[in-house]
Amino acid sequence: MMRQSFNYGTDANVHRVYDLDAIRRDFPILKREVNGKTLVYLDNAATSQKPVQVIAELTRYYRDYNANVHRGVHTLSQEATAAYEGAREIVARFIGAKDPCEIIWTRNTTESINLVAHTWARANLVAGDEIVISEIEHHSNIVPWQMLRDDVGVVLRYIPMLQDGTLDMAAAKRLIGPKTKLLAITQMSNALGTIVPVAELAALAHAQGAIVLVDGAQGVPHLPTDVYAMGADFLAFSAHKMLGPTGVGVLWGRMELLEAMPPFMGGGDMILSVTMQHSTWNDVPHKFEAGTPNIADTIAFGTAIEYLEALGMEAVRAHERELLDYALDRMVDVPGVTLYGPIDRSIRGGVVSFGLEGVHPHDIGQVLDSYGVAIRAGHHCAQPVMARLEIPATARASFYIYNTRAEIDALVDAMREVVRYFGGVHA
Ligand code: C6P
Repeated sequence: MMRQSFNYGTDANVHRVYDLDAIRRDFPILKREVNGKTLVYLDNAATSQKPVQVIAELTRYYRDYNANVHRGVHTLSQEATAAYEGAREIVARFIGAKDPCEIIWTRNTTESINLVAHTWARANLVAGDEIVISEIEHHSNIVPWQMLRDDVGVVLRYIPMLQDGTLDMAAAKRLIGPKTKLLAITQMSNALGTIVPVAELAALAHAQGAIVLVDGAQGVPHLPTDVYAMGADFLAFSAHKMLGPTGVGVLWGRMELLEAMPPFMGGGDMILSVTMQHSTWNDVPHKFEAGTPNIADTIAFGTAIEYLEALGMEAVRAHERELLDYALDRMVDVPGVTLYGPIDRSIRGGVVSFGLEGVHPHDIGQVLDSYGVAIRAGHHCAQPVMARLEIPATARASFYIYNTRAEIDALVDAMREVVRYFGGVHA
């Protein structure tokens, strides 16, 4: 096989070679067969695969230093605590945060957003205050705000989506006004791959004195991310979409906001003192982390980030851009195909949502699976996007660091089989 290594330029003045073969060797799952074919995993927006380094770290924790954190004076507990708190430092560095104490561990992006809705929002918002979100949000960044609206009486406003999946920025300028108290916006659409101009929107929100929450579930795993450059006050994301284990999420917040917020859940670790009458709260971040946390997975998440750092996020982005170009150029020739999402490829992540005329996306997904090609079909937990496009669902291929052009060829070949199988005008 031809060796696959690419030079994606410089990142922080370090010259890197993107060695795709070496990367793929770190992901044993990519060698497995599905329905008699080598797996082609193109469902990375749902969850990414995990490298051996992450899997090994999980084993190492349970084998060598399994203990609870923050509680024991014994060696194992100290080792576990050091590794667990070390992961906090790694995450802070990765997103450009000043202080590791601003990193709060949650279970996932969904819990991170709900934490803000339950604590900051309920402490700071009153009936009539406005929250601006957009029509391209994942349900995780819609439903918590609808629940808050129903409880508190805040008003929810949506920045409209244009037909190509970008946001109507003129409408955004009108919607973000003096009543806006929170802008909650995605960094990248999971359904269409649209990269949102977060910094521009954040500047509009800050000019009105509003707080900005960024849903980084799809952005942080794929784009170089700096919390200050993007103008975020809160940033939420999930480990499992960026080589890490399931069950670990991050909420980053500005320290002054976190300090002023009430706790989320009550219990062990989040208190300073408890009497039978009342309790006082631990410092940030522990104030928000009640009970024994997900220690092993959090430590292994640190390993996942170190893996991404070694590649360099500029190179990750360049690789996905290259795959996106190749995929769009090839997929557009499949008979009866509709490609959704921005025309301008520079504002797209490695996500291609598509349809095939006369074939339900679930059927596309099923036939593709029979060729070993894993994609997602459905509304992608973004039903307002589907409503705006007036379709029930799409098929979605999403790329990550280990995907190759040959895998996109396999996708396109399988798409052609779908067309042949279901007949119709294009067979
Ligand atoms: N999107 C997808 O297939 P959790 O499930 O909490 O880790 O992430 C929720 C979430 C929030 N925001 C965005 C933009 C997302 O894409 C997701 C998860 C997956 O697209 C699963 S529905």
